[in-house]
Amino acid sequence: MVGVVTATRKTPALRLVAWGSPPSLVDVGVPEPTGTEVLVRVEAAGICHSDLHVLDAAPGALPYRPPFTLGHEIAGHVAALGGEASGLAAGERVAVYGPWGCGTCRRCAVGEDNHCDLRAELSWSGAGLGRDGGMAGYVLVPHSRHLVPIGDLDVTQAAPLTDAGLTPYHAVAGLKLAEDASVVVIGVGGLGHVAIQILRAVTRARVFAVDVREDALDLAHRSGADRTLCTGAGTAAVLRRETGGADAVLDFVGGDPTLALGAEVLRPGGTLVIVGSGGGKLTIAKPGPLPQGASVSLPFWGSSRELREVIALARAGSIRVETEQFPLSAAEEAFTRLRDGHIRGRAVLLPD
Ligand code: FEH
Ligand code: ZN
Ligand code: ZN
Repeated sequence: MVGVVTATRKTPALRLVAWGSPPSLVDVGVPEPTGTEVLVRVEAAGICHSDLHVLDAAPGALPYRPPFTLGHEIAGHVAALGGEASGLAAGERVAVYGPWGCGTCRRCAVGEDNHCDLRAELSWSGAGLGRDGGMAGYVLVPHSRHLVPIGDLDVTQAAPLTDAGLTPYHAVAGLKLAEDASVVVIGVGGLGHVAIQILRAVTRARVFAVDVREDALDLAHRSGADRTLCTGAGTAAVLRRETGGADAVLDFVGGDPTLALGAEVLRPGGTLVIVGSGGGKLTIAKPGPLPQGASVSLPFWGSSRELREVIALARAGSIRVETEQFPLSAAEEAFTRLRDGHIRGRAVLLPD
């Protein structure tokens, strides 16, 4: 069931109109919510590297069907409710849980749409990922179960936390860390710097941050890393010496060199967590580059329950996203800066 688009109200939206084309800012009709749908007035929408992957995708590489509005990191307030929508009132300030699934399987039934059993059959991954997302004035959310109240939290924090916070939180939640654990964070960008704060907030691990950019290491330090290292020839040896072998490596890049580094510094029985979608390859073999007893995980986003926990951490002041804010009308500049690696933290678009 999709909302009925009214012919009267229009709103600017950043849309992928065809594979391989740059995103276009076009006026679209504001949909009216029906059934369980909720119309959200967007106040902030984060930009993710996955948005670049969508823009760069060859036709057929992703199951999505353009045209659709981009944006899967969304916060704003409830503008209107469908006749069967419940649990929220108009005006309530909300963050949007983005990985919308089928809505009927046992995973979706408990808010784990990120692991939807029918994902392979869907032509979308969520808001702004095959379905109309939040780089617009409004977004139509299929069900109120995807909306998390944010209370007085700033929307420019809540929006990026729906992915740049939720994804690392879910990745860390999957770890079993001893009190004296050492965790290496590779890549201190939009997700990595929040991961460091989450590790400080919910574990007692020593946090080692690695990046190729000095300003990223400065952000890592400000985010609470115990040690920061600029990637170089001797990085693995230094990390092995100072950690004694990492209990966990969180790779937010996911490229060949970072996967190799992660495998090199992991201790026996340690966990390599591949969060970044860099498409890097690592041989999983015995014997092979990974130590004995190692585990490898490829976490995807998180659950709506975990998003509530992330919002609670932010409201408690335990985590904060470094952001660079742009009006929606300057989206092209924001995307260019992200692509060139010049965004510190997370880029956030604000509807004009
Ligand atoms: C979204 C869609 C597909 C792959 C990865 C992602 C991430 O941005 C979600 O955290
Ligand atoms: Zn994302
Ligand atoms: Zn499902």
